[in-house]
Amino acid sequence: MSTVLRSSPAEGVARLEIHRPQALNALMPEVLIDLDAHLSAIESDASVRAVIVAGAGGKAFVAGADIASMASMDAWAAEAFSALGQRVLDRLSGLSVPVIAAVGGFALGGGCELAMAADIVLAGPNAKFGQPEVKLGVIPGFGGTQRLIRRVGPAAALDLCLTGRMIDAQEALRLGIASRVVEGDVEEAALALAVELAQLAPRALTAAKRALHEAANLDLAAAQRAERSLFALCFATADQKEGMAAFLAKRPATFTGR
Ligand code: CO8
Repeated sequence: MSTVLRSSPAEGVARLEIHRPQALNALMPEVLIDLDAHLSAIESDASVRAVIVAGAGGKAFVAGADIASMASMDAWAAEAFSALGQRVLDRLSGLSVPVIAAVGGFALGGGCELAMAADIVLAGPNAKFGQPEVKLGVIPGFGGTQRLIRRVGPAAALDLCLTGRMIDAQEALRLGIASRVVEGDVEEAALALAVELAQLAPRALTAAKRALHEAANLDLAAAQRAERSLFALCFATADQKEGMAAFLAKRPATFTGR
């Protein structure tokens, strides 16, 4: 059985569930390979307009890379595991459609790294985030040091990575790891948000993602050139004509994805 289950809880929405509840959804190499296969399928499925990533069982989103799998690795195997995790999380982050992480319970180590690869991180009231790797004698290895420092800056990133301390949803929100804290059921909130995003103009969302992701790695002038090109590209879509015409006619827009 696959360790990642795909479902379609609403039109245009794909939900990927990391499914190892007996180990708090810890990421073995097999999980990353299964996730990668789902991402391939999603990349070539034009009907998908938004993706939710969640964990099974309610207690954890993902409690990290699988410690039992890592315990006996040599340095070469560890490098390969790290490269696999980095590649798959980059792929998730690079999807053309928006990705929502629905974090209920623990998002630790590789789980926090997985959440940070999403575009929007929704934290349930019981969510707990952290990079506790130092307590195991290692460091984050799925891109976490880099995504964390870009998200929260050096003071908080060093605090979290050097102490390995766990933080709650409110602190994660304050630092910028979580995008929003949800009072009720995080799964319901993630679905409502995914449905909302799935109804927007998909090419505009793709352009927004590219502009924001590319900007993070470019100087201001180059990032603004990239933004300008992506902004212009939106004017080649039917959805731009529809969005603006609908506004001017004071009616709701109906986007077709063209
Ligand atoms: N790996 C493997 N098994 C795990 C993991 C994990 N990360 N987390 C939990 N489990 C298992 C437990 O062993 C336990 O199994 P069993 O029932 O068979 O004993 C089951 O899940 C339930 O866990 P607990 O009984 O421990 O539940 P508690 O409620 O007491 O505690 C915690 C929950 C606090 C989340 C606790 O399980 C914990 O601390 N887990 C480990 C968290 C952690 O350290 N994560 C970081 C892992 S390292 C990492 O992610 C590195 C990423 C980069 C890798 C780079 C590649 C080389």
